[in-house]
Amino acid sequence: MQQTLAIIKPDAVQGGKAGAILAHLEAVGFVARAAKMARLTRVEAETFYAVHRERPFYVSLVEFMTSGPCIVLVLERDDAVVYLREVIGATDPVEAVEGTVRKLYAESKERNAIHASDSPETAVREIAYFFSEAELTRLWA
Ligand code: FUP
Repeated sequence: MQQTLAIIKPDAVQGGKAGAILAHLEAVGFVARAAKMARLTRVEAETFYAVHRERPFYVSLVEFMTSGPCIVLVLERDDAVVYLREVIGATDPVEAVEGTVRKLYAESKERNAIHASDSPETAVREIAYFFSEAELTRLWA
């Protein structure tokens, strides 16, 4: 079993799609090990997407990610990192395969409904960014 981090983004939460997205993820075998609703601060969004800070879309992306609450999830299943990336689809919903979360629920390349960690190392770092060890273990102890 492996864990990965997903964020149901402000567009999907505000659009009333969070429940459908979580149901979709559960239907393909993910178990939610932890979840929280959070409105990212500017600094949190900037830090989370720091790898993109030189890109032209960075300012707009940070603006969007802080525009309303997100739902942050730790998801577990076999091969979770690779499988979740497959299930969510390409960054731009226009390019995403039919039936993927972004094809079904994303509005645009920026307002694309969901984030998923892109490697096992990133998943460990991103999970620790949002959840303390104590928080994670207490839930299932
Ligand atoms: P992904 O891993 O699919 O989430 O995509 P990236 O890490 O490449 O990009 C992170 C986020 O930046 C995307 F989810 C949306 C945003 N983005 C844009 O707004 N415009 C772009 O051209 C590329 C990414």
